[in-house]
Amino acid sequence: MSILPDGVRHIPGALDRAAQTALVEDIRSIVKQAPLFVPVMPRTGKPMSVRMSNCGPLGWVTDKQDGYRYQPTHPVTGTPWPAMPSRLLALWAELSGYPHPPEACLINFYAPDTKMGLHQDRDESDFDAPVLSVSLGDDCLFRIGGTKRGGRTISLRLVSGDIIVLGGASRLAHHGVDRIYPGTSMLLEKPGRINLTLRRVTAP
Ligand code: MD3
Ligand code: FE
Repeated sequence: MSILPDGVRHIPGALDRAAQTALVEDIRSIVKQAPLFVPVMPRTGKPMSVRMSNCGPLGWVTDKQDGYRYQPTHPVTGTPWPAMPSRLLALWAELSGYPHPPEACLINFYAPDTKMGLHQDRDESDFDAPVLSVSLGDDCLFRIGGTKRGGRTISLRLVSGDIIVLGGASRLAHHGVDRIYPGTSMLLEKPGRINLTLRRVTAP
């Protein structure tokens, strides 16, 4: 057990199996309307290894030309993102400590060989709100450091049903996913992991 950086709250087993299954059903219906897309790095156009979608009034997208941003429509279909499921709004109300609703839920799908490099989330204009993350499916090795690049980091195994809330001093911390542990959960039909991040994008 390591000591987490200031502002990080890890809630192991926040969701029971029934709550996880219900969320996976919500996500399935969202991804039918707003198919997973392949995000690419700004300028280089290099594809990332995660697959993404969103729900809520705004969604996080990226392309070669315009880079990272939030927009109200799907980058491929051009239609508005599906509504945020009420069970996600309820989790935010219960756990975020923030008095206004989230505007975006980014859905990240990790196949077994997928990683996400260390980065900061700073495409939002409101950093007062925390980010709330829900893990579903296979375990992963999550890493979090400080606000400066190249500092000390700590690693944490995130398990299906875990929630982490990143607020305060940790809101601009570097973080990433080093690896997925395929076959550690039977929640999803195929090996892999889904992560949901609920965010406030604009100042209320
Ligand atoms: C720490 N997602 O979508 S969730 C991302 O597991 C992202 O898919 C990872 O990093 C994933 O941007 C990590 C945990 C997380 C999310 C946002 C954070 C940790 C964070 C924002 C600030 C600090
Ligand atoms: Fe992130």
